[in-house]
Amino acid sequence: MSSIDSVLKENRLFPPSDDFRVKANVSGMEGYNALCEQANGDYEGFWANLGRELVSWNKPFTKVLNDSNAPFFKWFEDGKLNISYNCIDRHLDARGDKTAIIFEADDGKSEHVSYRQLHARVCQFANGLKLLGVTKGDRVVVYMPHTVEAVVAMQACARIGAIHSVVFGGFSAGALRDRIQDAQAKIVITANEGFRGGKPVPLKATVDEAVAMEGSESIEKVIVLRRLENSSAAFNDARDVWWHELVEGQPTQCEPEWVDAEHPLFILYTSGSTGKPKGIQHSTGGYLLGALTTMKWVFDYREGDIYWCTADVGWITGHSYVAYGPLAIGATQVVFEGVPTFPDAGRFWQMIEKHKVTTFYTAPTAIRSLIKLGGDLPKQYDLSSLRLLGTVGEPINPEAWIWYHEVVGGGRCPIVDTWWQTETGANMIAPLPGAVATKPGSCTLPIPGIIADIVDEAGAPVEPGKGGFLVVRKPWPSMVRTIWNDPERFKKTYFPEDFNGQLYLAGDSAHFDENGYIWIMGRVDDVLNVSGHRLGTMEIESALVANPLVAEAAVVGKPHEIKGESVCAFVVLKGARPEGDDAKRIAKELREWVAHEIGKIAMPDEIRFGDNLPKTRSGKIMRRLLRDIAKGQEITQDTSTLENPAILEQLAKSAI
Ligand code: 6R9
Repeated sequence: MSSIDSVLKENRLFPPSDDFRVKANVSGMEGYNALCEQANGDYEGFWANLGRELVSWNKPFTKVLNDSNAPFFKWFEDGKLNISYNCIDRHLDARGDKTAIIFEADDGKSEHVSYRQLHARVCQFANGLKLLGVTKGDRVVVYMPHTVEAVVAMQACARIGAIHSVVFGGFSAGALRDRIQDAQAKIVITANEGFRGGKPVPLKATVDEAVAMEGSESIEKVIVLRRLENSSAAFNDARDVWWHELVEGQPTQCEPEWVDAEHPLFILYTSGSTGKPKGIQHSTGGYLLGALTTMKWVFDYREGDIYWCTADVGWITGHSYVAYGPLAIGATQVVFEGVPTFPDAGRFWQMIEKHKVTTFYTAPTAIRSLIKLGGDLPKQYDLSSLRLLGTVGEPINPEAWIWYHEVVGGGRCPIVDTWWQTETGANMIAPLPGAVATKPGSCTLPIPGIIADIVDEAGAPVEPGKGGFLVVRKPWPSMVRTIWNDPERFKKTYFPEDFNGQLYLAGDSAHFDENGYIWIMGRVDDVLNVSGHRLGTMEIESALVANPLVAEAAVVGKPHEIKGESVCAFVVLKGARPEGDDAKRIAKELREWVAHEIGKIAMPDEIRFGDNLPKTRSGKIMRRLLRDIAKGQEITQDTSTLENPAILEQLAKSAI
């Protein structure tokens, strides 16, 4: 818990400069407090006003919040809109020739796409989807490299009312199949290859493997972008369709499908503490409002900004802050296909200089790895265009925060540490940069209209300094609507009976400091946060146990300097416990197995073999003890309920 201790001692305060404050969309604490008062006074009226101001409706809503079937809340339910219209068409008159996307490929080539060009590309692809028989409500899986076409694919689905389910290109065929099957998707959109760090990523080959598996029968067509001229990827004439052939000759106009505000915009799978990943289902209207409100308040968007969020569209951050938010507000944004370390650790800084980025949003894990690889590198580039920095995905340690602030931000850029989740749709707790003074390591205060709190097991508010469960007291527009196909799990997970079904339970622990600032301490469930990516320990355990050699497995997180957390697996084999070179060989095999079953991001850094696992008399694996062993710590905790105490000593010596 050393990182939490150091966070606790952190009390440096960084107020916005006068210049930043004066120009900001929400100026000073007066501005912030005024918005909070409006929300407290008339919660629905507050969101309704924002909904009218920021979203373009085809049919205006008259109802705001419907909580008659809580926790299945509805927002703006009688309004009709199209999110692609909001992201593109509505800008065409005033900003048609403005650059919407500056795309930089892995190899450094860049391309500017104007709003008008984006409109034509989205319309043509939407028409292509229609030609393949995709209609409103159909599910379409997007398994793409992080390119303009990924955004086009998502926007085109939204334009015709199809529901996209983006699967990160690092996931394995098995993980892809699970998502295809759960959503009963009709189409997969992919590329023959992706590019990351100078190397091709065989996306199409993985799709072929996934679609051939049992459970993928719903897939009718696979659309393939020719990202690489000469790829060895197979092409099945009966099932596969080239992207360029599909759009050729298609009209550059496509009337948007006007959908109800509650129409599902997308499903995005995320890890939970038990079972398979959950299909988080988002709405159209409320989701869009969340993205727009935070673009305006948290990212303090102004005309002329060059916005760059480095997240891949495979994650929620790439949905809200690449595919939708920046376009909805009419920004110019950078979309980057590659990785921060290729060709070297100066890539981000070089790109900020090249594209004159004003607003830069990335993850603490990237910051930590770049500090390690070249803490002085930013100084070689002109980063004077930057005015605002952001982080997301995990708590940022104060040392990394200070480096980001000084070396990247030149001491002049506020840092917005944004706490939110796949389920929340948009930033929830984050400083409004022209108002709230920041503290390194704290995500500070809820954004106006978000009623966050920290409570104990009984649901009672905790005192400052005391850890508790992070909850949200009132429904908000961009919240998850349900878990696809599993409304019961939705209710149980997020609105548990322990809190009378009244509070949204985020799954994080947190505490308030004496100024009411919120400090996130980590997950309270069995979810790991590896490089800002959520992984369920159960998922990895299930993958390990599926290997014919493995009898039992327990997975825990271990603090990691760069990744935040790394995966440590304790494994019991069906045969004898392996030692020496045998242990090394089997550990390697199992790591590759997990990469194949789930994806490289889930690969254990460490595998330890034992004759057994520490269990309670009732047979429960005592993961807290395993966490201590993984950290190399002596076990000082209570082991009286342990059935087989001798196993601890064996596991403590089991590092290979
Ligand atoms: C947006 C995103 C959500 C989990 C969340 C929490 C952690 C995200 C954070 C943060 C501390 C921040 N998290 N942002 N922890 N400070 N600024 O990351 O969504 O992938 O669903 O992960 O990530 O633990 O519960 P998602």
